[in-house]
Amino acid sequence: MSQPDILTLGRLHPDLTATLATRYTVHPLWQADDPAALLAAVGPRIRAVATTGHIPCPPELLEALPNLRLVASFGVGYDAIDVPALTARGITLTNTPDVLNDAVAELTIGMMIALAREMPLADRHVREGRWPAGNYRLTSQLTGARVGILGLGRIGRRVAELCAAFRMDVAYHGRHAQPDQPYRYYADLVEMAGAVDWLVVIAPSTPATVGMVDRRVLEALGPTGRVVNVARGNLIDEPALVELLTSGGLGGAALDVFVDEPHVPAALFDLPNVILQPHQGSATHITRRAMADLVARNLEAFFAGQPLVTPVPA
Ligand code: 8YV
Repeated sequence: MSQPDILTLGRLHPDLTATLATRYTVHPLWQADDPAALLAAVGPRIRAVATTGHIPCPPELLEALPNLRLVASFGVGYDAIDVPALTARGITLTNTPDVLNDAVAELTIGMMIALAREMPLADRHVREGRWPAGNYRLTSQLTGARVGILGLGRIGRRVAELCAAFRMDVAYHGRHAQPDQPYRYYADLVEMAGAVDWLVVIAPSTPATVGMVDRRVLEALGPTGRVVNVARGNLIDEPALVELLTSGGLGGAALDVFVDEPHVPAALFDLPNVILQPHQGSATHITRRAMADLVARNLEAFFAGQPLVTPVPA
């Protein structure tokens, strides 16, 4: 029996690329010299696409794939993909939730420690030979500090657990209170920001959350407050963030994500009160392999006529 055809929209994890090659006839649209010709040739045969949540599925692509029924995306976030447009065409989206919770939460705590304990600056103190002339200055710490989590979802809950293990006072904001969770709920984000030392942003990027961490929220955090973003850059008003970090209106920031990745506002590079990461939340060997495996399992289930493993609710 001939293998099913699938289309890939971008470079995928090497393990996933290798697995797909053994099971399917893979057509990499992103490598095609003439994408329109490729779509014209194979479009009607494509029932499934493998992609990542950063790559859109524009209407003209969907138009060229009349029999598409599954978009299997690598990553938990799928903000570039228009889910209602897929649903309207009877296409289901799958993502890769849960398997990256630990890695993202671990990076969150790592950046918070690095910022609180000023690890990059203290490291420089040693490397630049300044230690013999004097000890590095005293720093703040996580233990005992107050943290507010914006988005107590799968990853947010894991972040909350780790913060609690550091004996931090944990609160959260989201659309709804979660009575089964032991943390304090704030219905109002500005109010929460005014009551905490740290604001961790880990909500999905949706039309309702874009720009949610605005100037008022950042000003409520204030000169000793710190914001951590491991979600999407566009949840925070980035120009206001840069301005407040520069002026001292906000104490610090630990940022794994940015509005225009991989471009980072250059004004951040010289700020001592900032930790910068190149979108590394899930970027460990183990986690990325687990994500790759989940994409492969969704495709496998789809072609076997089985229930999808991790469908995104329509
Ligand atoms: C990855 C992510 O950067 O899962 C997500 O939503 O942002 C990260 O895990 C990305 O998905 C890899 O393409």
